[in-house]
Amino acid sequence: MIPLNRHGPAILLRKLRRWLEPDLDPARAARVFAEFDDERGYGAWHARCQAALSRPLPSRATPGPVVTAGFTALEVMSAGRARQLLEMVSAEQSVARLKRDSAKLEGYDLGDPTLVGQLLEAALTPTVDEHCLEFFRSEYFVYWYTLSRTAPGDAPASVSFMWHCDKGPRAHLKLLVYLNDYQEHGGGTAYLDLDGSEAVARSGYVFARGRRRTGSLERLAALAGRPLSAYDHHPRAGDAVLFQPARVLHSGLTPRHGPRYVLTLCLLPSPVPWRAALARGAHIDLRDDPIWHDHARDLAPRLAAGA
Ligand SMILES: O=C(O)CCC(=O)C(=O)O
Ligand SMILES: [Fe+2]
Repeated sequence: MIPLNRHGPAILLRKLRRWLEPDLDPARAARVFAEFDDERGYGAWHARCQAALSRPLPSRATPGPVVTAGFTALEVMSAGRARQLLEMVSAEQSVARLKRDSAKLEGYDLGDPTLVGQLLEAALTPTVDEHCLEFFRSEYFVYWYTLSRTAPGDAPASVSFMWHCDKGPRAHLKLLVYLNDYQEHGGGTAYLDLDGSEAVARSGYVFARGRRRTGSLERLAALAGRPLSAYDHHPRAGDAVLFQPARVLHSGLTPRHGPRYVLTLCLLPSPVPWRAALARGAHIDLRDDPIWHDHARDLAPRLAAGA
């Protein structure tokens, strides 16, 4: 649906342009990254945040998995804590739309700042922090957060449940925190490592229109011209996957027999630590804002002290 607000015409134009694009376009991924990182300033923003870093980088003997493979699975909280947080969020509210232009993504309103603080404190553990710091080589902030509920079904719940990369700057991370167990729903998320993802990307598959996505790993392997093995994350309540969503192919695994609850954090480089950014209200709300600012310089006022 095209919203009838000031963003409507720009969204309509983007959709029309997308209709005319070829399905496989080997130059598309580089074009998308050049658009975000060079034209829209996200590369310069990252460099500026790196220059502002005032704590030491983690000292590892070898680069960690978020850098080398593009993702890592971690236990961030106990199953009990995950259940408790989910109960706190879902108490006295029903599911609502999470994104202004999609009826497919449903979840809970996170309007209570205290509760948001508790969710983020539980999700962004010292280990997650270390991986983020290693990847960004800068501070980072929570650009947006959602708590989604995906109903069980036999067909992909949305285009996120087909193989894709998320459009955006190279330097961004997502943390998916699974708040209930595989036993309860039979869903999760599948990930391909950077190597496999790049082999597929060379075919021109990445960043095509949503309706052109495939749910088949065999199809991806045919595009890559070599066998691929995916990591199917069947979550335990309270675990998480931290990944590079623009570069790692991933696909939600549609829950089969119960709703799947996921807290998603989108992380971007920041000149200040995430707690300070949160206190300054730096995050956007996907219900009102387009996902990406037209230019990264527009992030600066959100993160400025006294904003
Ligand atoms: O819901 C999922 O498992 C995948 C969602 C996804 O594609 C994303 O958060 O970028
Ligand atoms: Fe995604």
